[in-house]
Amino acid sequence: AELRAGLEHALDEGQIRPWFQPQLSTETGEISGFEALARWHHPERGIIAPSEFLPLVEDAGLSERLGEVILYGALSALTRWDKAGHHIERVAVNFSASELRNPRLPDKLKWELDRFSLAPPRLTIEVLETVAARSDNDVIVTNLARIAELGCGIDLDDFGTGQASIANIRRFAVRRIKVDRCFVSRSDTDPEQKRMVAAILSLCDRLGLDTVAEGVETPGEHVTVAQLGCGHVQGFGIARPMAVEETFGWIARHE
Ligand code: G
Ligand code: G
Ligand code: NA
Ligand code: MN
Repeated sequence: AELRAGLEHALDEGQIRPWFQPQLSTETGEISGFEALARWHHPERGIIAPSEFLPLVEDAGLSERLGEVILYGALSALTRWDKAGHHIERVAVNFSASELRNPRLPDKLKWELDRFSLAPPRLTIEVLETVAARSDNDVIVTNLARIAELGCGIDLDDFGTGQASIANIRRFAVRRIKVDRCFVSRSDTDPEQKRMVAAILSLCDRLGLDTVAEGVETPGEHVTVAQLGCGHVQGFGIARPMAVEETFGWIARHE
């Protein structure tokens, strides 16, 4: 209750902002993008994770406001990386079902991209597979079609856990699949895990979808998913999510 009361104030005061976790191309080893992940810098309680405050945001009807704050932070970061001379292709932002249902979303994305003079392909929208599994999603389908038309990328998050049909993946204009951590974990040492990852990657390959392995924690998992043909890797084994200020040093060390 205490947290909830502070939420609107926290948004106004800039206490909630995105952290960034890098994604690497397995082909070049270079940074292909960063995923923006919301963090609440609480003055007394320190850093609060989204699992704790996102449900409160939804309940309080503040999802649209949070979405604006994270999108703004993500596009600002892209601009700052550009100015520092780093070549970061894209930033990925998570959107909840309620945000994706907002008919103003495509125009808002276009407006924000224009404001920062960024080309639409530099922004990727992450949609949870559980959202794509719902049948009452016509508004979301229309929105995502418009967002894809703009030129933004669409990633399907937590793939393999949310029971979306292949038909819905098509309807959602998905360009890239994020292979869930539960398959990637121990894929180097557990043959069953490795077979699951291989099967998902082969499906994506046949559908012409690019892929990201999530939750890569060890060099063994990194090498395994790369050898199986996964396009990108993301996880604690590469870097933990970090504040924008920390990204500059990390990028410089990686280059
Ligand atoms: O960063 P962490 O692993 O704690 O994130 C937990 C979950 O919160 C992730 O699954 C992610 O989808 C969700 N999440 C993180 N940031 C955002 C955000 O800015 N908006 C929305 N809607 N979800 C987010
Ligand atoms: O659902 P989504 O994929 O957006 O969630 C990303 C979440 O996973 C973030 O909260 C991030 O902190 C977390 N995460 C990222 N990489 C790893 C990892 O290698 N291991 C674990 N356990 N969590 C990770
Ligand atoms: Na995500
Ligand atoms: Mn995920």
